[in-house]
Amino acid sequence: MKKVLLALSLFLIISTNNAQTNLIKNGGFETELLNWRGEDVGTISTFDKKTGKNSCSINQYVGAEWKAVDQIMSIPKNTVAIEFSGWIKAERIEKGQNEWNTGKFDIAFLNSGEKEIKNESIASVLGTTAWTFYKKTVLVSAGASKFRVMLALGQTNGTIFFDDLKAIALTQEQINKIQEEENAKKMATTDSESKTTELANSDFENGINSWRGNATVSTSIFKEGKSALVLNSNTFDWNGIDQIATIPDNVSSITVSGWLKSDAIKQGKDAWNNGLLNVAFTGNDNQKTGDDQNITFITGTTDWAFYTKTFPIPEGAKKYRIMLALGFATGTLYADAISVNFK
Ligand SMILES: [Ca+2]
Ligand SMILES: [Ca+2]
Repeated sequence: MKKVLLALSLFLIISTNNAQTNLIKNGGFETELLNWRGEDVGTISTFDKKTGKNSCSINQYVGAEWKAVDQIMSIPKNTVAIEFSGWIKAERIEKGQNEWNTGKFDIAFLNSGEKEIKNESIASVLGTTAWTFYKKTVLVSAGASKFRVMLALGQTNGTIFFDDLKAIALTQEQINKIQEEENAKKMATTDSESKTTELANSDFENGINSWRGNATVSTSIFKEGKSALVLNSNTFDWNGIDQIATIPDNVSSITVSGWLKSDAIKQGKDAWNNGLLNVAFTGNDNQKTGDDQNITFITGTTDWAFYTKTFPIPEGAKKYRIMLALGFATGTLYADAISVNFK
């Protein structure tokens, strides 16, 4: 038993360490351009840096050539997504005719033969900017076993500085945990504001009043009235809104319904990494009662459709929470005329 526990705790230590390991070697350029390719392109700057002694800069005044520094790394086992981040500063980067004519922090997923499967921009910078922090979580492409981080001037003139670059591997468990924490954060802030007993502004005629989260309404695309909710995301993060209301006494079931429409929703790794309408239940103490229940997942491009589902109310549940989200998926989700009925 002791051995098992020891092995288990070792495993936990190792996985915790993995969780925080920066996959990019020498991402702060403290050992100059060690581990990076393109030593003839990148310059170490000791004057202009974000952290430590050095940063890396790429510079050209004329010629607008492609100039890049890059590094290729292996993707650890069980990695579902990678969180990329870094600090960038720009000086007079010229806007060219093509959209790639910028200062760039790009990544690409590669197969075992280092052939590119998919690339993605983490940051794209023009003009003159102060040190700015960029962060983006990207789902690992199917078939990828390596990835490349590329820092570049994309056929444009100017100077770009990079420092403190990180790539953190995330497993499905860690992504789930991030979602749980997001949910918990929202739960923690509900006490004072959940005097509302009924779902309010469920037709989105008053913007996103009564809903929590960042979203807008569309007055050109809607199902009823004059406006509908729009959730839009181009990153595989959690983007959603929610609202908490009270469950009336002496009811045994809840029916949650609503109209949803989607535009180019791209599913993440799992079925729940999608556009979604969920309901969750909490007790008096704001503790979760049971798992989140899903009314529907929505993916791709779909016209307005009505979705409805009935659930038994879990024992001890006092409040319910309606969630509309792009849960680690990209694209656009529209929602209108959400309704809740009890029996
Ligand atoms: Ca540094
Ligand atoms: Ca409406």
